Amino acid sequence: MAVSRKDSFLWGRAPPRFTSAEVNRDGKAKTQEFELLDDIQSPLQKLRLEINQHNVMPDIHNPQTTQDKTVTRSRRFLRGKKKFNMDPNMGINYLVENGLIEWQAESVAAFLYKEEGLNKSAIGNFLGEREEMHLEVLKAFVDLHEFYDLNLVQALRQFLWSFRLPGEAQKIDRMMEAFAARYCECNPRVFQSTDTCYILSFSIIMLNTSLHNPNVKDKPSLQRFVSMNRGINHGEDLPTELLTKLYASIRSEPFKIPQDDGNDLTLTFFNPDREGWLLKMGGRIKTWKRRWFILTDSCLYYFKYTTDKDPIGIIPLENLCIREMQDSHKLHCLELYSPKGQKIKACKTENKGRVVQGQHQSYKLSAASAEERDDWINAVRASITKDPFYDLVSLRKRKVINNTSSY
Ligand code: 4IP
Repeated sequence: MAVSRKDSFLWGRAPPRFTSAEVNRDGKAKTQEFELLDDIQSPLQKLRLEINQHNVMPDIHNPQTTQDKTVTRSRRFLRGKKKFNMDPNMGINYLVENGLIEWQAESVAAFLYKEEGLNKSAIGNFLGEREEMHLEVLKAFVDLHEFYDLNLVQALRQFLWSFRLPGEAQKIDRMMEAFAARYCECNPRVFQSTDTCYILSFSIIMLNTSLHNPNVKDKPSLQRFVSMNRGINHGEDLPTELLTKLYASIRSEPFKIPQDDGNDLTLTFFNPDREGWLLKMGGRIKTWKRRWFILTDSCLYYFKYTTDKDPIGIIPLENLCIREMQDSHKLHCLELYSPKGQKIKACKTENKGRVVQGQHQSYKLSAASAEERDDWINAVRASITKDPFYDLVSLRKRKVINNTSSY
């Protein structure tokens, strides 16, 4: 920084010590002048000028020691984790931008796998996304699990504890596919293909729900479990001994599912749910209102605020259909309608707290993006068909059977 004579006056009467570059520019005569002046500058003035020239003032007043840097770094790290728990993508971006993790699948996966205090639902949601990078992270995350010499139930216990399985069928599909691939890689001789492992994994998870959910009255016996899995090993049966062992393990101890929000999800494991903001058009008065929607137990609930305990409205999804729609005022719209064109059976709470029937011919909703709209449509559809996993598993079973018949 060039310092003028006026500046030097303000600084402390003596003219400044110029940098070598300035001295060269101004010529030899000036050099001599400054050497002379140099002799009469007090050590304090010299110091001030050095500080000014090198712009080190902030460091003197607030020196960033290694310890300070470590503290700042861990504060940022903590902030990144909090952001992640609120919005996984935002949190990861923050951590990457601040150089706390690398934008590499292995680095992100290690963060998700090892870091304490992360919300397990957030981990599940992040891992279930369909973008290329998320798929790579999912693979790297699953590769961090060691399943060598574990039976399938033991491996599932480990896997299902490291995050909370999201509610959406497609996300679950991707994650279970990755799990099956990893299990077969660690235990190459157990199943004939990863599809077999995938199907049996679902079968075990369903068995877990049936055996431990008090709402399920008809508890499957070992024989039923064995016959459910007949022919899944590329047309062959899996050893009864293996199935017996897996059945006994689940019966004696249900899966432990991480609970971030205090809900007892252990017993409602297969409860596809989704939540988020959507705009909703009124029934008779066509105004758009921003509402917090929760999809659970084949019902859509909507609330004014995320923290509200009681919903404003409840829409049972039974016999309803959902589709994408266009609206001249809003983007990314979807519509919930009755295929018979009837008024939708729903209930809502009026201002005075009275519960009344809804007045919607159809529910018109608008999502924040096309992707969110599609995710809502898929999630609601999956919920309408009651058991989204049924479709996933039957698809896979068909694939196995077709492959077998073409041998
Ligand atoms: C209201 O419009 C809101 O949109 C209500 O939504 C809606 O009830 C009303 O539908 C509609 O008249 P104004 O607030 O502009 O009066 P919310 O209950 O989410 O506040 P729905 O049935 O959509 O909940 P009708 O059908 O009650 O008129």
